[in-house]
Amino acid sequence: MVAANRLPVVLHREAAEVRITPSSGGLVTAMHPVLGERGGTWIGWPGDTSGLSAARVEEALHAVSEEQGFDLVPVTLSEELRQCYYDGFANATIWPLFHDLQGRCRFDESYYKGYVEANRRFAREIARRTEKGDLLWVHDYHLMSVAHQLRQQRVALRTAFFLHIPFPASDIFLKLPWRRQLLRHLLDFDFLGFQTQRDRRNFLGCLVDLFPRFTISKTGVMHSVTREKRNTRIGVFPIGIDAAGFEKLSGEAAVREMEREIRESYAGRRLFLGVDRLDYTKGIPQRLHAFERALERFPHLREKVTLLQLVVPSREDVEGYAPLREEIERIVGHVNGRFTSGNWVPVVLMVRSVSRERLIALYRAACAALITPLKDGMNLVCKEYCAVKTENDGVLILSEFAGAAAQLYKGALLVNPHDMEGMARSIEAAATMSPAEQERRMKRLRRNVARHDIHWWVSGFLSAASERGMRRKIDPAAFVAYPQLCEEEWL
Ligand code: ADQ
Repeated sequence: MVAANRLPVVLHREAAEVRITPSSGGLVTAMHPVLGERGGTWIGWPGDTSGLSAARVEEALHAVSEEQGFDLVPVTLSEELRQCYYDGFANATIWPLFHDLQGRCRFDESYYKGYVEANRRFAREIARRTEKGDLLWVHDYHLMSVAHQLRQQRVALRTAFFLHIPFPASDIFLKLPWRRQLLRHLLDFDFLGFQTQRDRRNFLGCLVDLFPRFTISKTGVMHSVTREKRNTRIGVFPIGIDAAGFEKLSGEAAVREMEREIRESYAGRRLFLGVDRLDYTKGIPQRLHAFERALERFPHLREKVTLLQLVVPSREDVEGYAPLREEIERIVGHVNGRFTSGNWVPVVLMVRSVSRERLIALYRAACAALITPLKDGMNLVCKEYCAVKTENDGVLILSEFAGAAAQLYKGALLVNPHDMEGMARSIEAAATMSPAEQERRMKRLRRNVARHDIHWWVSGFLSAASERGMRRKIDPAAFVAYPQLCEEEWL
């Protein structure tokens, strides 16, 4: 059984009807094909179902289950509880804190209580649908207290947790008023997985600072923490994508046709592409400023490059997200006002979700992807970009603070998103990179993305969580916190 905040579909009430749309975001992109293939149960919030009877919700989800090949179980929450748990503790406290943006955090006791209560309700639903010995795989920062709640309810399951976002260093984590409780709740899982070595090291550092009596040991690539006769094993599992699926789709006639149209509309220009959820961690304003700096410093780029920035709105009810959209629109207006000439517009902003096919066509048409989050657990967009570049063209400009940098640093141009000048230089380097150099780098990137795909991730995680040991050898580079910042020989 998989538990995540959201189900992979969202239900909306429209008059007397139920409308069903797919959920967006990295977790759903990653897990959906996995359950589609393996079957199982996905438990999560089904969207705002107020006004719909429980039977109507079940009926709608049952139809989706039939179609998708796995069961969907809803956890419904009142609007008030959802606000404290999701908009509050998860997205106004944990999300900024874990991305090192403590200035944006709201520390509110009622948020924390709502979070624990929502986790309790998830645990109750899970307990109803599982049997002793089942393996429960819980996803992400919304549900860090589920194993604790299951223990309180005396439910004996094997529990594993994967954190999709970064785990912060101790001096940041210690700001959280409920820091001890949360660490203890996490240690109630039997198994914990992090995206990168950086995150695991930070987590263990917090344990050392807050619970120095706990014993931390290491066997092979796994760590374990022992306290009060209990043991939690901790591993690093960098998430991948369905690389073969993306590559296959990229060969379809409809995608190629869209690609041709996009290339035609940007003929004579090199297309740079940014694709993000609308989120302040993704570094979109900084990226736009860097693009402006590149046009300022390197006049030969003017009229030759266009940045297409695609943003999909998210968390519209959470504080800080609406002003971000305004800020982005303001910067785009400023850059375009400053540099537009003839029929060349330097930055094109699209605020919407696009189909998988269109997204792939855009990736294929783009001569460079600008993926420059301030901090990111992994970042799937950069992997998707590489997976569909079957001609081995294109340049990946990647933030060294994305988890993906630990894997892709050898083929990408790494940038510090706070360094405007450095980013401007990388934009220029990408715009002028020779086809041979692009090919050399892209081949390396594509090999890495294909080898460490979503199936590699799932089987690695599940076999480790099921205590069958690591069946597959994992690239040691995936276990180094900031390899891009280290001397080669240190590796
Ligand atoms: P996210 O923060 O949601 O995920 P990311 O990994 O980049 O970020 O995934 C975003 C997904 O949304 C991608 O699959 C992308 O294709 C899709 N997407 C983005 N903009 C889109 C648009 N305009 N139209 C259509 N699709 C769009 C969280 C963590 C990440 C981690 C993932 C998975 O924050 O660090 O990589 O979980 O673990």
